[in-house]
Amino acid sequence: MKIVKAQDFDLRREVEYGSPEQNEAVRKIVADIKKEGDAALLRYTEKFDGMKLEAASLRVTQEELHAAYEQVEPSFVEAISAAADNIRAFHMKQKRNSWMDLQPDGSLLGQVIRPLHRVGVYVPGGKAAYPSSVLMNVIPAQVAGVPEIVMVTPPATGGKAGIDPYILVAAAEAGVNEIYRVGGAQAIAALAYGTESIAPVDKICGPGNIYVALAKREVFGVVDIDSIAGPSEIAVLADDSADPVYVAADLLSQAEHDEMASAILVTPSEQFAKACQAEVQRQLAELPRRDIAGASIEQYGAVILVDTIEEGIEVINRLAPEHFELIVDNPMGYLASIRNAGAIFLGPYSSEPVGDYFAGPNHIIPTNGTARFSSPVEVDDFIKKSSLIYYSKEALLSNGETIMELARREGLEGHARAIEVRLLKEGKAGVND
Ligand code: HSO
Ligand code: ZN
Repeated sequence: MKIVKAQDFDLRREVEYGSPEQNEAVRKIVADIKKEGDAALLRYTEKFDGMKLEAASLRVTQEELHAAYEQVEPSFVEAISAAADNIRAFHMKQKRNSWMDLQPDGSLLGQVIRPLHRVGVYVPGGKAAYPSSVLMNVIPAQVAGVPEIVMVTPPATGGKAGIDPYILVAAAEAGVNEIYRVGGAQAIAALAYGTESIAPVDKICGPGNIYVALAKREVFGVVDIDSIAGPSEIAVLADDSADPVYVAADLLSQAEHDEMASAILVTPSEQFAKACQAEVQRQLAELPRRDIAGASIEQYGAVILVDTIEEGIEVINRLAPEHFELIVDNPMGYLASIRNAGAIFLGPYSSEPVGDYFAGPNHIIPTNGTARFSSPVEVDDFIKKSSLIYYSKEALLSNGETIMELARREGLEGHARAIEVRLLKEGKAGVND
């Protein structure tokens, strides 16, 4: 892990998505599913997942869900259910109410909040099949009041036996209503357009491989999608008061996600920088995922030296990291100056995995500097608003001419007349002057 001065570090990195061949392949899959429905879905499932399914067996049954509970440790069920409670409690705080404002002239203006009706959550197979991410995608939707939450996941994540039972238990604990064993671009297309077996959804969220990401982009507009998540990031700003053992462990906790994850320490202390650098190497050697974490630290890891904590905060604001740990004396005192960070962890005991698994805030957080303008997944991602206008007769009579003036200025006589017929009927004089 290199030690550099702030001015020598490139604070923006770009991640490319998809080759032309991959884009082409995805467009074909999506078009085939749209045209042929289940037939194409089953064909692609056999081709990519090596599973020959029938339409009737696409949906996971209640019996399979019960069997999954038998396959996992009771302590896991307890842990995931405790995490789900915290996540639910946190997201309940985000709920918005519809509002209406009564004007003195008797009209009402307002905003009606409605949940999306049907949401699809993609759960990837392979090394990134995280039960915790099932909770983080599903619970905000459920708290928003989404009545139909559908999960899709590749059929053989748990080997020949089928879907990973830990994922199924997490889905059941989170409150998923339907589960289908389909994955890849074909699953995204099925959710967007619907097939004979899977009814179409209004929004698709959840992480996936490059084909899933490209498919989501392809169907965007037909349905809403969440943002495409980049590799995990952590930035720690710490001074001599911090323990290098803790800081190194927290950096490695995100580095182990992905070879392209980034783990950055910002510090005003050269001595602390060196201690952390050595500690990262020591802990790395003992980490089971040292190959992944090592590649990440080697390529994207860095220690950035600054002169003061305030300068360190400025570096953080420019990085806009997904996760930001501030481990200095009185970290709360700096909160007002932190502008760009997806999640802020204050003090030595707020280790990043506390947020990944348990505290309650969402762990799906903007990456790649997008925390400059976006937020972690939340209840608002699963609602929409309708404007409400109830104009009284009095309100229309007193404002009608103003509205007509604006309409005629735009050359839209039909708009003006829609108002005018009412004013005339009510005998409002002089409307044609
Ligand atoms: N830190 C990841 C989320 C996660 N961690 C899932 C463990 N499991 C998001 O950047
Ligand atoms: Zn994590």
